[in-house]
Amino acid sequence: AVSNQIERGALIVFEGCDRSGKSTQCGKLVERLKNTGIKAKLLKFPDRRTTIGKMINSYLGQTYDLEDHAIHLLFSANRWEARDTMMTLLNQGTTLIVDRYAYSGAAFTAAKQGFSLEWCKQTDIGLPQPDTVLYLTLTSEAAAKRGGFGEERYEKEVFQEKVAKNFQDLKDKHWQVIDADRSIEDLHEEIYHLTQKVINQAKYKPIEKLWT
Ligand code: Z5A
Ligand code: MG
Repeated sequence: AVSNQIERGALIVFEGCDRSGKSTQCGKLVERLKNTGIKAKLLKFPDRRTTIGKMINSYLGQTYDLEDHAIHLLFSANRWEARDTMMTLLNQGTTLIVDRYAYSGAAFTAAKQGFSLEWCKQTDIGLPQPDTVLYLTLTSEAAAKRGGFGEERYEKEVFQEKVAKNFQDLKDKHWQVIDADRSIEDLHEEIYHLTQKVINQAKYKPIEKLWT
């Protein structure tokens, strides 16, 4: 490591099936990192607060219909509009904990009739490459014990199975698969230790581009 170089933050993405505990773990991880003196920030996609995010929110809430390609592009645009901020924060040394990312984008659209995973990936090529993707897995039986599906679009079993298959096909060397059928605290401990390593290893590495 070069001592006069600025240490960048790590880009840590959580993916996984419905109710696998992504949001719960992201929240706990960011707090733990901050408490141990590591600069960290939580991001969530879709970011429903932006103008594009508001359209996505109405689409997911089923108050608004959009053509399938069009909503795919909006989910993607919602990540691109965060890109400059993400790069600035990472380069300033802030670790980003991200609740869903481009993998959800590709896996969900490709679960629809007439879409290929290849086509779905195109719009996110070149986004910041995560240093790790923590993929939380849960059987559908274990997920069912955490409460039924909600009212949002996509919250249906057959569709979720197709999504899970697409996630398997998107797996690459950056992924770590984590069995999420454990207590919130046990999961958190494992995840915290995994991320310590990732944060240390990312410090002097350039930020690469996704799917290039
Ligand atoms: N989508 C897309 O199509 N294209 C895109 O590009 C993107 C997303 C980015 C909304 O996402 C939808 O958008 C989503 C994908 C699609 N559609 N679906 N399905 P979202 O991220 O906003 O979805 P969400 O509403 O946050 O749900 P979620 O992510 O599926 O849940 P989660 O974050 O994984 O789980 P959780 O909220 O942390 O926990 C769920 C429940 O289980 C809760 O009651 C917890 O208290 C409980 N829980 C958590 N951990 C445990 C453990 N360890 N044991 C027992 N119980 C637990
Ligand atoms: Mg969530």
